[in-house]
Amino acid sequence: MKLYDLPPSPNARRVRIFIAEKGLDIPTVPVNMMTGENQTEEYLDKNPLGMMPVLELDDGTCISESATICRYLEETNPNPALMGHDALDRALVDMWHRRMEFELLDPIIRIFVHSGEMWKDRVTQIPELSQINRVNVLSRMEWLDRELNDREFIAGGDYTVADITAQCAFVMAKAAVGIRIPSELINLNAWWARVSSRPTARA
Ligand SMILES: N[C@@H](CCC(=O)N[C@@H](CS)C(=O)NCC(=O)O)C(=O)O
Repeated sequence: MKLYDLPPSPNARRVRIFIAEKGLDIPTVPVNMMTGENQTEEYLDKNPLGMMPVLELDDGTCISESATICRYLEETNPNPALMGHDALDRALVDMWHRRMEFELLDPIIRIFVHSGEMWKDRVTQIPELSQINRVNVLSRMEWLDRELNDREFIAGGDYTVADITAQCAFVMAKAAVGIRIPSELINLNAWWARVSSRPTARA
C-alpha cells in the first residue's frame, strides 16, 4: 500500500495525520504538481482528476478523496476509532466532519485559490470570492468557539477525523492566507492548543 502525497496540501495532511493516529506505516510518494507530475498518463490512471492524495492498495486499486481514504482505513484498522463508536456516534462524527470540510476547509482553499500568486495562471481568479470567504471563515471561527464552550473536541469528548480536518484547515489558513484564530476566541484557541500538541500534528 502507498499514499501519493502532496506535502503542503491540507487534504493530504489530513490523511497523513489520520494514518499516524492509527499507528500505521504506509509509505508516501510525493507528487510535484508544479512540475506536472500529477498530469502524467500514469498518474491520471490512478486519479483522473490529477489530485492528491491517492491511496494505492497492493492489488493496484486506487482510492482518492481524503474522507473516503480515511473511511477505508477506519474500517480496515478500527482501533483507535476516529470516526465514532456506534451508529449514532458515527453519524454525529460524520456530521461534524462534513461541516469542517464544507464550512471551514473548502472556504479556506477558495481564499487561497482566488488570491494566491501560484494560482494566477491555473484558474480564473475572482478576488470577491476570496474576500467573501474570508468573512465567512471568521464567522465560522466564532461559531466553533461557541460550540467548543462545553466540549473538548469538535464532535464531542473524543478526538476524531472532524478535529483532524479542522486542524489542517487552520494550518492552511495561517500558512497560506494569513488567517489566525483571533485571541478572544478562548475555546477555539484552547482546542487548537490541544490538537496541535498531539504527537501526530506534524505528520
Ligand atoms: N476532494 C479531494 C480534493 C483533493 C485536492 O483538492 N487536492 C489538491 C491539493 S489540496 C490537489 O491535488 N491539487 C492539484 C491540482 O490542483 O493540480 C479530497 O478531499 O481529497
